[in-house]
Amino acid sequence: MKTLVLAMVLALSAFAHAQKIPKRPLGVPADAKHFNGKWYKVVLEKKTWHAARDKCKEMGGQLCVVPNAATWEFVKTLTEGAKLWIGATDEVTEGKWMWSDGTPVTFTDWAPGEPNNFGASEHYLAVNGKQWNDLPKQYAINNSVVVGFICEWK
Ligand SMILES: [Ca+2]
Ligand SMILES: [Ca+2]
Repeated sequence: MKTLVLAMVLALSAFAHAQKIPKRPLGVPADAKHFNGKWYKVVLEKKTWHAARDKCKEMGGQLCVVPNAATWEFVKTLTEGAKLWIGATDEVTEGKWMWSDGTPVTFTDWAPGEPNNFGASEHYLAVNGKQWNDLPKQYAINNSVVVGFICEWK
């Protein structure tokens, strides 16, 4: 009897745990990872920042938005040390960083000395799993440092 009760308690707690992760919406890639109501996927394709943004849209999502420290801690784990584009730019007004969903950048984790707008052409946010750097949009093409980007789905 004790064993049966224990088995039922374990089954119920497993069920409750499974309920915490919402059902993956239609169109979200099967290998996208869930965090706090959104789904995230690293795409290892060398593209300009704009082409990366378009690719995420084509897949029904958008370039990754990092509104707070908790999201950043999660996104860090996705990078596995690679340099990747995420969805912030100051291309409209120099120094005024905006997310690709139209919200202003409030939380930041810039590397020391960044954003430095080097060559007056660094308007796009790349992350390396540690900190942020502004880079030129073509960096993934002319320089193999940026190896992909992160898309998110709601
Ligand atoms: Ca800039
Ligand atoms: Ca920079």
